[in-house]
This record gives sequence, structure tokens and C-alpha cells, in this order.
Amino acid sequence: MGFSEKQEALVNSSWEAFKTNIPKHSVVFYTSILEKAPAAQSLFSFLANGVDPNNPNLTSHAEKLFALTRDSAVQLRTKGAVVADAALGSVHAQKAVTDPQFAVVKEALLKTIKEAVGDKWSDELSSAWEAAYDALAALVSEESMAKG
Ligand code: HEM
Ligand code: ISQ
Repeated sequence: MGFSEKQEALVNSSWEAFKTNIPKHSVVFYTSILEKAPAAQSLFSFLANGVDPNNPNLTSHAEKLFALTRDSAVQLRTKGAVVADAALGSVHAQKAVTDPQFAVVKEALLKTIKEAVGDKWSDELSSAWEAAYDALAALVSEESMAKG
């Protein structure tokens, strides 16, 4: 199934909404992750002191994850596939990231976008982010398996 121009535009505009207040949206994101997976606190070095919006490490990691998902949407639309940096695999292989963890991050990401866009939220917007994230996650997890 192809990724449409409209889906790309939906992801791009909500990425802009996310960027208007990264500390605020990062709190929504990490809080949602920790609710579902409290163990994530010890996995991420930048969560050692809890969800602190003034910790630049915490906000920059969230921003990076959302930016990569947005790039993935652009690549799906222009190339029909996602081409990511192979280095993504090795960090996740070392941490032995599992499928349920990918799902937790996905749910938190969708919840955060929903909050960021307010009444512009739609099922179409949600499935566009979902498709972009799934394609990226598949790649990260494949690369991480290959590195074993
Ligand atoms: C580190 C991307 C999913 C756990 C990283 C890094 C990137 C990245 C780029 C390098 C450090 C940074 O700059 O942030 C992604 C992408 C994902 C994904 C694109 C999904 C599409 C996950 C999942 C988990 C996870 C599901 C497990 C809950 C980690 C950990 C680190 C890391 C523990 C090291 C963090 C630290 O420095 O403390 N990831 N990640 N990642 N990732 Fe992921
Ligand atoms: C997974 N990998 C890298 C960074 C992240 C930030 C927040 C949540 C999950 C992440």
C-alpha cells in the first residue's frame, strides 16, 4: 500500500504542531511510556531524574524520535520505502528491544500527536503516523536482529 501525498501532508503539519512546544509534548510522551512500561525509566539514561521538561537530553531524544518518524513518512511517499541509518540497529540490539516495547512507544507517540494537534485530530492523521512509525520500527528491529 502506497503512502499518499495527503498522508505526508498530515504528518508534516502535525510535526509542526509538535515542534511549537517540545517540552510540553515530551512530558505527554514520556509520561505515557512510563504509565505502560515503568521499567523504561531505567532503560533511558535521561529519565534517571524522572520526566523533567527542563532536561535538554530528554527533550532532544523525544524530538529526534518524532523527527525520524516524520522523515520516514517523507521517504515512504517519495521512495516507497524507508532507508535509515544502520547505526540505529546496533544501539537497539544492545538493549534487546522487544515488539511490545515498540508498541508502547507507538501508542505514546500517537497520544502525543493527538494532544499536539487538538481538534485537527482524525483517524486519517493517526493512521498516517502509524504507517510511518511501523515502517521505521520494522527497519530498526530488522537491523537490530541482524546485529544480534
Ligand atoms: C537509542 C531511535 C524504538 C530504546 C536510540 C537512538 C535513536 C533511536 C536514534 C540513538 C540515541 C538518540 O539519539 O536518541 C529509535 C527509533 C525507534 C526506537 C526510530 C522506533 C521506530 C525504541 C524502543 C525502545 C528503544 C521501542 C525500547 C523501549 C532505546 C534505548 C536507547 C535508544 C534504551 C539508548 C538511550 C540512551 O542513550 O539512554 N533510539 N528508537 N528504542 N533507544 Fe530507540
Ligand atoms: C526510543 N529510542 C530513542 C529515543 C527514545 C525517546 C523516547 C522514547 C523512546 C525512544
